Amino acid sequence: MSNFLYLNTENIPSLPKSITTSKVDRDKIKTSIAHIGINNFHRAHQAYYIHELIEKHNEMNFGICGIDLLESDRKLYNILKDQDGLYTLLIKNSNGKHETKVIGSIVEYFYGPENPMATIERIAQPDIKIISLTIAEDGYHLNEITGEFNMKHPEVEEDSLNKFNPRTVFGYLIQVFNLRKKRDLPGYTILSCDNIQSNGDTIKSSFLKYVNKTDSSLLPWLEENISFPNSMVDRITTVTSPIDIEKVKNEHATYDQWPVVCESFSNWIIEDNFMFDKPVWEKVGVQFVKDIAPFENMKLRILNAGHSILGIIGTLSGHTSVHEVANNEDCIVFLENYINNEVTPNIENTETQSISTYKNQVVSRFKNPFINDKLSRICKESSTKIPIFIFPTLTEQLKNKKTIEHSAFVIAAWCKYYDGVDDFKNPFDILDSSSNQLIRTAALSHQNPELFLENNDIFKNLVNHKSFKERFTYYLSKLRSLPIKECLVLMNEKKL
Ligand code: CS2
Repeated sequence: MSNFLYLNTENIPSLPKSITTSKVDRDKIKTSIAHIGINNFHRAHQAYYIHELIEKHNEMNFGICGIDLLESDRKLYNILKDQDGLYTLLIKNSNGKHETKVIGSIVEYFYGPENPMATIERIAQPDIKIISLTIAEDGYHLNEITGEFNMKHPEVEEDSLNKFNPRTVFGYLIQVFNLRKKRDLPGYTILSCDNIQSNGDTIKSSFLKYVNKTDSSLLPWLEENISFPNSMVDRITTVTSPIDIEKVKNEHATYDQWPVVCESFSNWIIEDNFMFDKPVWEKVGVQFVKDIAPFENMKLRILNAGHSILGIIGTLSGHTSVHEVANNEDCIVFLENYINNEVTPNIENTETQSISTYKNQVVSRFKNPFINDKLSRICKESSTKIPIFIFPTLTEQLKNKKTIEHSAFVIAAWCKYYDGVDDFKNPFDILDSSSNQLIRTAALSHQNPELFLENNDIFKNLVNHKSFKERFTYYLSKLRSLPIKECLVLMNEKKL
């Protein structure tokens, strides 16, 4: 189809009725949130909630200034500039009901690598009250196993030495804080929206450590003027494919260079710990709670761990999408047994949801064929995900001397994953910043399985756990001699 409109403010009134468009005068939206990490997830989640607040409740005080810091974000930054911050969100329910919405809550955008000082100055301006983050697990530079901030990470070290060309969120924000302090301006609420255990507490202790090392005179200001609420965010959001772009063009006569595809389910739970006014997010379904831990544990250990498990066993079985694996009986029974036997004993129901309802909901969300979520997205950077999503369950089961069979099988399958070929001898790409090391130790594990676990940064004490080591070695030998499909059937029949 050649008859299409480019997505931008001017064309909004002419877009077809099949797209829900923004109805407010966007010039009247005032910015008070600086969001770092304008990725698909942010665009499907936090930016969507602000958009709903603007559109349904005429709340014009919490527009978003989008900030990207990574080289890889340049393309999206240019597109957002081109499209006046607008983009389409394709919300796909598993019952086949879909909605296409233009989201208009991102009203400004800055790109750090292009002009770091202008970016720092913008965040330091007095109108910004909340700095929110989706910088992914690896953006926090945590030691995989201890969960502690890794001051020795090369990018962090570099930032602590060269303040004019920062690369990390720490390098940027310490300068922002200094400006605010110098100008006698109030502080911020820093709202982490990443899948990290106690994300607010974690980023707080990372900042304290970073500031202590680089500019300790700022510590009292930081302690007094910044709050770090924990939050739990949940909405499956895929990597955009060229087909999605074509779909918007063909079905809605609109050319959006980078639409976002997500499921219809969405959830956001935030600890009520804000420095100043916060958006009345509860009007659009956000829940403010005192203690986030039960929500977080349930989500990280069921949904995110479930994703990682399907990602590993699915890739080895030759699948490419989450829904294919979730609709495969052997794979899903394995996952359900893992959740029932090893996860459930260590988590509790939340105020609003029982473990079994959440589990069933997650399984049916995984089966949604319309979002076509790729296993490559799930397995990307799994060396920073498995320690957060799977190890807490494993270590608690070990501590309580309870079954670890499924966890040990998963870690053995994860080792086999680094052989880089599926059961049909087809190679797949491994996208992980620790891949060199993991591929090397997985290769060595053919002779001596324990060598995979000797990857100290990732496994730390697990290698000293006799029972775990024994079960891991056993499953690895099975997985290297039988196709994974057969291993899963035998596991499900308790015959392995
Ligand atoms: C996924 C998450 O990255 C992953 O491994 O599990 O991105 C997941 O889709 C979101 O956390 C859903 O809320």
